[in-house]
Amino acid sequence: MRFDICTLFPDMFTSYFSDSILKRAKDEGLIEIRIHNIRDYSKDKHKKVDDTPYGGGAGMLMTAQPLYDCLMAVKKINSGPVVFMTPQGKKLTHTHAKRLAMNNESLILLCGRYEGIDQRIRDLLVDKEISIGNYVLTGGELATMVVVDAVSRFIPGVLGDEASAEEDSFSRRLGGKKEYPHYTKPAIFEGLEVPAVLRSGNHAEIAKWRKEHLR
Ligand code: 6GU
Repeated sequence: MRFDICTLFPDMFTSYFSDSILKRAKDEGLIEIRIHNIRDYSKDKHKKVDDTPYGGGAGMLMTAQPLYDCLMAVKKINSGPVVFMTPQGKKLTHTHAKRLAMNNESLILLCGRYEGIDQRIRDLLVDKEISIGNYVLTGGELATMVVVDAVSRFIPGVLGDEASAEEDSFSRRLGGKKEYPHYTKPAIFEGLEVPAVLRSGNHAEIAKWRKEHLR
């Protein structure tokens, strides 16, 4: 799956996408992530990308021209939907992330900054709007990383074990419940012992214990 990300802060993404599972997924060609700096598309001589809102009010808005030119350039290399990351969008859930992974070869993710973007960009180019929860972030970058991470987990091969994404918290396989408690070595830590059944080797008893301890 391919992700093209349009942002004013490209450096924010490098560290998160350069480690651990997403790094391996990129190295194995399971996902491809391209970052586009919206400022590079500004035709203003000072590379300006924001301006004051018509009608007044607090803060600045991202102007239409750099966003339009950036998105139009990216649409030439990515035929997927344009997703605008905004607290006004549809709330991301386990099911929503899974559908995004199953139903799209690629996504274009647009990160908002300041008080928002010129409405005409939404009217002309945005296909979907996604929020990651009921709180406001300083920009869409962190939310975009959340979407790329949550969606990538549903791409076959990204998690080592094919079953993992569906055995995690919130999946239907666990009845919408969260997970059972996990333990690893040592058997006793700070006086707390790992339940004996988990060390018994009795797989039927272990499965029963886990089912009883879903939280
Ligand atoms: Cl997608 N963007 C911003 N700025 N804040 C948010 C969000 C997105 N989702 C929740 N809060």
